[in-house]
Amino acid sequence: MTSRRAGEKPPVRRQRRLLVVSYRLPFRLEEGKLAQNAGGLVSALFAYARAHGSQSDPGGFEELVWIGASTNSAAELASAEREADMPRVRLVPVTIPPRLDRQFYEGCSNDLIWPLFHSFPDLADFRATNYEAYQKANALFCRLVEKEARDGDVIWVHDYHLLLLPGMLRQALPAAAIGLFLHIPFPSFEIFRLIPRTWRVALLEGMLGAHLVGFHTQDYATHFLEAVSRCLDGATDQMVVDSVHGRSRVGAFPIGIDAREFELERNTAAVQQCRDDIRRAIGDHRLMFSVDRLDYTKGLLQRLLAYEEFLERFPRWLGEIVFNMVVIPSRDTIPRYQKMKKEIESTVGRINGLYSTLDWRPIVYQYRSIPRAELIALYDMADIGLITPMRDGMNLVAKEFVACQPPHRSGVLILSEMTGAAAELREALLINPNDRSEIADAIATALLMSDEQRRSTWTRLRDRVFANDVFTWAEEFLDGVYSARSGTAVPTATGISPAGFRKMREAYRKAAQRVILLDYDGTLVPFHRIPSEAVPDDRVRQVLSHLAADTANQLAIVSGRSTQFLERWFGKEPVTLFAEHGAFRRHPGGDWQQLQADDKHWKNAVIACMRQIWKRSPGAAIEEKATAVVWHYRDMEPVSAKQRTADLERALHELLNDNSDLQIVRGDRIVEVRPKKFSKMHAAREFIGTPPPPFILAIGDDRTDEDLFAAVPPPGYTVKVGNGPTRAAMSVTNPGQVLALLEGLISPASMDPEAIHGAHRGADRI
Ligand code: ADQ
Repeated sequence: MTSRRAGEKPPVRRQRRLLVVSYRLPFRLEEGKLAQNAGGLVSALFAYARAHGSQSDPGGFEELVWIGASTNSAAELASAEREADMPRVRLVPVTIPPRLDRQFYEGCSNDLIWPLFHSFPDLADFRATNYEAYQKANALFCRLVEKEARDGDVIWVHDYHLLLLPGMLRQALPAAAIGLFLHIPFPSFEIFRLIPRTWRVALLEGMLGAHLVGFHTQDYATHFLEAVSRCLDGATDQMVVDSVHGRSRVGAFPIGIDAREFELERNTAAVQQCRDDIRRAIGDHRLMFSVDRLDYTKGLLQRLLAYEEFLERFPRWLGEIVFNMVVIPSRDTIPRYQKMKKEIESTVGRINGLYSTLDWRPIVYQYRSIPRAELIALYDMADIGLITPMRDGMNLVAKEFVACQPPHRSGVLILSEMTGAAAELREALLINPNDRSEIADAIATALLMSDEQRRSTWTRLRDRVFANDVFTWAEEFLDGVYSARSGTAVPTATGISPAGFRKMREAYRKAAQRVILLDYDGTLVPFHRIPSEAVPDDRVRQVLSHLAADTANQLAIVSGRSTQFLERWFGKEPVTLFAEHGAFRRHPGGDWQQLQADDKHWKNAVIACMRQIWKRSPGAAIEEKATAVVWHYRDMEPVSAKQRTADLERALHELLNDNSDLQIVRGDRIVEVRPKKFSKMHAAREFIGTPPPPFILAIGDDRTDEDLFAAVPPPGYTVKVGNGPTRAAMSVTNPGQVLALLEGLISPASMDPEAIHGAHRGADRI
């Protein structure tokens, strides 16, 4: 996709409202005027909002609303003076009580998620009260968004402070299209797993409330998918996840800058003035520049030490180069940050003390927020941009440096490979921020690089920075939210609304004959770690006997279980039993009948094949049934389960290559090999009979139940338990809701409507 610029008409579907939600509003009040807050997210969205939120852009969003924390009221913000070029954004302030804010923002967000996600586990603070505050604050944001939202809105949630919010919104606003973008890295599982189990599950499920979850790089997206597959039951397939909320997509959307705006600003009088001032101050020394917020992730001290090594090892540059290190004040009331600041300042003092001469200082250190004109002038004039974070989600400074360099005198970007930007700006001199000597070498290399080399490298970097600008980022992300929300390629079931249930009950009552087909595991009873312990309780028995007591009803349990298991638990119930996916049938009180003769020679070969892989698959089990062989991997560690099961499927496909009578079927954490002639479809068709009765209901949860659903002719009812792709028309979330549904059919008075359509909030049609 190409970048769309301000003034170009965005797609028609964009004529909706966009609600941006971030921890902080992008503006604060300063002497009655709106002033922009610093930070990467604000820089990026400000540029996008300015382009698409202006009244002169009728093709843009109908309205832009920004919801975030502020100490000012909505009225104060609305009546404040605005600069002419400020975007038309309606600001909705969230007031967070100070104590809650401290625990949520300073505590959980900045002292737990920030250090962990940046791979600084030693700095993480796991205080439970902070996590509770995080939950409360996310709920507070949710209430405000709910108040503001209208049908058809697109809600774009930003960053690590609000990871629970998308899940809350998906429940509260089923009609909204929700996107979440994480501006910081997502860590590898070894680090993510340090978060207490219930919190980490809640965080992942919260994130998956978004229809689209976006990261800066493919690596972060991959880490996230790994965490999902290890912590949640939901299925992940490529970049798609099915979770309690339904389906979400996951993708890499590297953030960009408004490159053209930076380029234009280079030529303003204010920037020219700054350039003149800087030149006067540094004379004709070479200039190396860095700018970062004060933070341990930015590698500030390590950078200084690397520069010291450079001065030591390459003395020919003494007196020739000035390193201007700008550090923007941030969180410096916190002891850890104060300590870091002191260390930086004493190191600067020591290096300057060691190397300065009467007319030269190797480091010009500034601890202040510099005006934008000065920042652009420094980007423009620097011969080297030294950007060496220990870890950084993206790092916009690297891109801004590239955009502001003059073509005739382009400088060199030295960039940490630990930044998201390094995944895009491959032509930069990439360094490891822990390797002082590599950084020192890179500075020396940059200083000696020929004009030709610098120009050709910069041209390639510049092309990429301009092509993947902030507009491309926002457009692609928002397009992604639309297609994740409205893509219809994957059929999923809708939950059961009160009206839908009433219709079903009406049909049930009117019908003189009815067929009800029920799967067992995951449908009538929840899964159990030990399959033999997943047994029916009194409620299940009662529902079945009440259903069977009505002579109009024909009731069957169609399961993959063995004849012995089903007979043990349902042998005395007035229910027809189908075992092993329909290979065996037993009418109430009768004997088991094998529906078709089976040639069993294939089983030994399949078992031998499975045993080979079982040897290196702790937790896996092989079950031999009368007509099938099953590989169970529920108890395996999820990542090796995925790999071993893929190995198994490959081996089985090879083994069964020329045996067209057998099929390999995936169920819930199982792989089953069985003859094609036995399927729930055959069993169900036989049971339904011809002509079909006026009321049919089939309920099941896994892939084998798709065969059951396929056998149900219209206008029969098909209900899937859980989420994910299905041919069923309706869904509920768990066996408890199946029982509530069946109880509701028999005796409407006992039905708890919430118990059933609690489900339909989560499973929406996409
Ligand atoms: P930040 O940690 O804020 O962002 P970064 O990407 O480097 O880090 O952005 C800093 C931004 O602040 C730049 O756009 C810079 O121009 C701006 N800035 C610098 N000095 C300023 C000043 N005095 N006033 C106003 N603005 C100033 C987080 C993540 C990053 C990710 C961004 C965007 O930590 O990894 O790149 O979000 O997703």
